[in-house]
Amino acid sequence: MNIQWFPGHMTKTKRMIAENIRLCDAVIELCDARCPKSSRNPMLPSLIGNKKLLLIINKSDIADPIQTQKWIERYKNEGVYAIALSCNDAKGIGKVFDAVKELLKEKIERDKARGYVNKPPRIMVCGIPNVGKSSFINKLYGKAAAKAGDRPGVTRGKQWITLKNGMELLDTPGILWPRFEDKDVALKLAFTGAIKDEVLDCEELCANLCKYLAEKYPEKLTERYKVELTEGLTGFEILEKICRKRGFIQKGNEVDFLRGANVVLDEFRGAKLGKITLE
Ligand SMILES: Nc1nc2c(ncn2[C@@H]2O[C@H](COP(=O)(O)OP(=O)(O)O)[C@@H](O)[C@H]2O)c(=O)[nH]1
Ligand SMILES: [Mg+2]
Repeated sequence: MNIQWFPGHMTKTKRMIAENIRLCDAVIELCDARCPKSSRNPMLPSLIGNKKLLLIINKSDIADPIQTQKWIERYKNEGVYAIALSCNDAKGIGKVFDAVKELLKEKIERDKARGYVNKPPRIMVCGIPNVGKSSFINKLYGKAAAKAGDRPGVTRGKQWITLKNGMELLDTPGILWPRFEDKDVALKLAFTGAIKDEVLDCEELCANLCKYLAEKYPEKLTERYKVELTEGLTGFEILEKICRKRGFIQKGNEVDFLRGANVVLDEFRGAKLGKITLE
């Protein structure tokens, strides 16, 4: 990963969350809509105890909308309140505020009964690297956001940021570690670009992606690369066909797999093949 997750880093994240969670009313966890399960950290619920959790399935602009809807329903059945979002979309941020209100309905009622009206909810953002935490926080800040001063009891240097509509956000997100020890999870995260290519075999990675796409989204693969997909092709055979179509050939009619792999991975990550979900 871009960040090496040594036990020391995990301990630091756990401590950061433990120190700040009692000051928060809710946690927003971001995940990647292209792999809404693999891009989560299953330890988060135990780190946040009884605090409310809102799951934001981000990057929904480049994921398969049917699958995103299915994930929202699946999470709902599991008792997790999830909404889809795209930080690239100018609209949509309003539904985050609505969702937080809905999530904290009971607390807001309780506060009201005690005479606290419009008490701004305090939120912490969490997620593994590359899910869009920084983009999301920037989007929430908007232009009119003002930096609130340090609050007593908050770790020094931590800032609460008051958003336009009164929500308060901890300015440092909790960076969770991915479950990269699970090969299938690591593969999906690598497809999306969350794991640096330097530590991976690009050609093998791309062959795996081609195999998946040929199974789940064959029309997108054929449309983009104009290759004929016959039954039983291996990932490498599909990649070879793509390379030949694109003219990625070296001396001696040798296929330039590395070049092809880099191009396909790049195009997949840039959503040039369309809206695709990996799980
Ligand atoms: N297509 C798309 N890309 C996004 C979205 N949100 C973030 N990104 C991109 O994802 C990458 C990682 O985003 P970043 O905010 O740095 O993630 P962080 O590591 O969680 O802070 C960047 O290239 C962003 O431009 C989104 O909603 N849609
Ligand atoms: Mg970031």
